[in-house]
Formats: sequence, structure tokens, C-alpha cells
Amino acid sequence: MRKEDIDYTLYLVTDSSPAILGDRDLNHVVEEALKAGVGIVQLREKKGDTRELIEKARALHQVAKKYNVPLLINDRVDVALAVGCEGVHIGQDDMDLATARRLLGKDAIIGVTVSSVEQALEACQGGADYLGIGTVYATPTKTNTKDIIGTAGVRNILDRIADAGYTTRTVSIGGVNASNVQRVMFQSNGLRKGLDGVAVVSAIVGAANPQAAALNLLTLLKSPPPFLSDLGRKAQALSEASAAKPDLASIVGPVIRAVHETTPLSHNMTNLVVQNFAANVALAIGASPIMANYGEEAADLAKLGGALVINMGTVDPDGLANYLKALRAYNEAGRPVVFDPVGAGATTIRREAVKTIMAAGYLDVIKGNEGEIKTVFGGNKEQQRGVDSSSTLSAADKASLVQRLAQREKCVVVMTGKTDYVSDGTSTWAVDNGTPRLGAVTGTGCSLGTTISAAIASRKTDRLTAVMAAMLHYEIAAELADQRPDVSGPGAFLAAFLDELSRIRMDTASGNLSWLERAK
Ligand code: 3NM
Ligand code: MG
Repeated sequence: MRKEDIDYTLYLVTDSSPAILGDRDLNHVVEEALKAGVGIVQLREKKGDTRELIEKARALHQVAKKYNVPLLINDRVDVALAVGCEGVHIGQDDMDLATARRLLGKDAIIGVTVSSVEQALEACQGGADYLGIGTVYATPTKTNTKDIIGTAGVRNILDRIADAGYTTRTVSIGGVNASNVQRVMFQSNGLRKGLDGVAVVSAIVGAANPQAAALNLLTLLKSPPPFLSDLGRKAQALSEASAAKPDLASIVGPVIRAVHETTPLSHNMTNLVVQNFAANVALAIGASPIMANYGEEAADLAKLGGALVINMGTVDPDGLANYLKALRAYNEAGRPVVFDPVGAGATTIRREAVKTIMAAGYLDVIKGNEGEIKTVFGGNKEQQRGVDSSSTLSAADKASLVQRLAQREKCVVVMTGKTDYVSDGTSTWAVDNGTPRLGAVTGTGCSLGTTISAAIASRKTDRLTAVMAAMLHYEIAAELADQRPDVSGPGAFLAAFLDELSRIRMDTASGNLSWLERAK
């Protein structure tokens, strides 16, 4: 088999431990996976004598050959030589690449585990045939991994090896399974280079039916992720819209009308303080609110065509488990998710919760104040005080931060403040509407998330436009409420704000977009 013909889409790494293989026969499990279409197999045995290992490898090589699939041996160049199989996979603590290449020859397939840009560049430079990039997510299969790099880490490596001109094949490894494989592929893709596939152990070897599991993974790998159902089609429209200076009325109007006409479900998993207010905001803009914090309900609710808001305002262990269930359900149904990382930097618990949520699913919109967005981006050492917002970044830095986070997470990022910044990673907008009065009452940040969820649930446009429309609707309503002569304090403001939200919706539905003249 020629090296360039190897199909890395689904790469099977074996594990004979009772916890994963159970009492089944390894050759049988691998053959089942080969029947499903696994394109490359690595025998990975951490225990056993050399003689025994060679026998195992020989038997497995016979199986792999039947399917014309290469067999590599983890770490053991001697075993690969003894068996005459197609190559080896070496880790950073194994034999060095140059020596392995010298012993095995130029036709052997040699893969290298890398978890940093430096290691990746070195392996490409040294002539590795492919890189196993990881560890993507923490995994019980291998607990002595050095670095959990996430999809952002994989992406960074892909970008940097592409920049250096290498075309080395790549797979990612570590905690990849059916529930995250599409997201891992999508979010890992660099600007110039994507992954060739994924390597898995337990998702196949530990499955009750390895053939069905491998087939399912391959189907997922070959089909567009549900959360991209209309994103791909809209991407074109988006770049065209942002190239020409857009006519606001023609983009904002349809979004607000769509909410009015479709009454989308806005499923809020939100904190105790804002449930009532957020539900009233949802009604005022024409959405159908449900405040449901129990994760088991999410699978049914996700089928109703709405969107989910995960508002981390009241975080506790039960809450977190519920968020993760709901996130998975909405991702699987291909319905959008808005993440509001309330108070993200305030406590260690919240910082960890942010990481857990970000690793567990795909988020369409991340919305927070400056401190929260900095924490989500990572590396923010400042201690955030409660959930209050304070600002230290310049306007240019804010715009750049939201754009970089949107690019990294492949989603829309909103940073709220006196001026709000919104980006999909390609276009970045600043919104100067709103009123300081929004900061004088509680729940106004949270119910902006609710408003955004309704707009992306019923959108007929790309996500960025939907989010922008929701923000303008929300902030201009607040401005109008604040300027009413009868509004002298926070109480009257709240009532007037709900009224203005509703009035803007009705005006827009009947074709009157004069309120939009206030947009800045
Ligand atoms: N290497 P599972 S993680 C063999 O990070 C291996 O280099 C890793 O197992 C690395 O698919 C890993 O069951 C185990 O999570 C992957
Ligand atoms: Mg190793």
C-alpha cells in the first residue's frame, strides 16, 4: 500500500486491559472495526514479554492484511521489524524518530505523538508520516498524559505546521468519541490545514459492539455536524454582507420579524435572580420562554426548534451536570446554544466550570462582560469581583479579543460594556447603543442572552446578523425607555423597558423600522 493512500479518517489504537477490552479477543474486536472501515491500526500493549508481543502482533498483522490496512506497533521498533508490519508509532519518550527511520527504512510508516508546536515542527522536519496530536480531552484510557490541549491546542499546531509548509498527515487523540467527534474535527480545523482524522481507543475497543461503534464514528466523520446545518450555506451570504456596508434595516428587520412570526422556544437554564425578568423579556420580544434547569428534560425540549441559554449565574455541582446534559442534547439536535459565563473569573469553581462546559459541547454564542470574556479566553489572572463588570482593555484590544475568541471557538462572541463588541471571527462590530440605566437593575445582562437565543433560534440569516439584530433591539429599547418622561427610577425603567421591547417588535412586524435610526 502506498503511504499516500492510507485513510486516516478513523484510526484504531488497541488496548488489551480488562477495563476496556474485557474478556473479548483482541483480534476479533479489531476485525469487527476493520469490517466497518477503520483505515489504520496501531497495536498498543503496555505489558507483556517481547515474545508474547511478537506473537500478538503477527496474528493481528494477518487480520489487518486481509483488509489491506496497515498495522503499526506502539513504541517497539524491534517488534515491527520482527513481524514485518508497516511501521511504528512513537511517543516523545520512545526511540527518536531519526533512529527509528534508519532502522525501519523510508517505506515504513512512522507516526509521532505531539502535544506542542515545537514537538510538531520537529517531527515534521524529521520526516514523520503523520502526527498524533493530543491529548485533546482527559481520558481514563491514558492517565499519564502530559498535556490536555483541547481543540484550540490542536488547531494551533495545525496552523503552525501549515505555516511552515508541511503537509504531514494528522490525527487527534484523547477522549474522542461519538458524542464529540464532529465537534473535535470542526473546531480543530486550522485556517489552512484540517485534521485527516481521529484516533480512538475506548470508543471502539470498549464498545459493546465495536463494528457498530466504528460505523457510527465513520458516519459522523463523513457527515456535516448538525450544529452547522445552515451555517455553511450562510457563510457565503455573511461574507458578502460584511464586504458591502450593510443596510441595517434589511438585515435587522427580518430577524426581529422571524422571532415575532415563529415564537421560538427560548430554553433558559438560568440563575434564581433573573428567571422572572428573563421570561418577561422573552415574551416581550415574541419568544416562548421556558425556565427549565433539569437536564433530563433537555432532549425533549431540544426537539422543539428553539435555542438553549446556559447562564452560569448559580453554579453548583447539580447545575453543572444539568448544563452538560442540555448542551449535549441541543448539540445533537443541531439547535443553537448561548453560553453566558456569569462571574466566570470570580471563583476557582467558576473558572473550572467554564473549562468543563467549553470542553463538553459546541457553543454558538458566548456572551459576557470584559472580565468574563477574558476568563473564557484563558490566561486571565485578574480576580474578578463578583459578577460586576469593570474594564481595563482599550477599545482595539476588546475588538481583537472578541475576534480571536470567536475564531478560536468558531462561534459568535459578544463582549458587553458601554460599547459592545460582537464578532464571528471574520467581521467584528461595535455597538454603542444602550443606557447606563441597564446596569442599575439586575438581570439585564442575562436577558440579553435570552433575546439573542430567540434571534438565533428563528434566524433566517447567519448567526452574526441574528446576534446583532437582537442586540440592537434590546439596547435601543432600553434607550427609548430611559428617555421616557415618566421614567424617573429603576422601577419605572424596568416596566418601560419591557414595553419598548414589545413596541419595537410590533413596529418592526408592521414594517416600521424608524427606531433603527438610533443605531450607532
Ligand atoms: N495517547 P481514548 S491519549 C493512546 O495523548 C493515547 O498521546 C494519547 O484513548 C496521547 O480514545 C491516548 O479511549 C488514549 O480516549 C486515547
Ligand atoms: Mg508511547
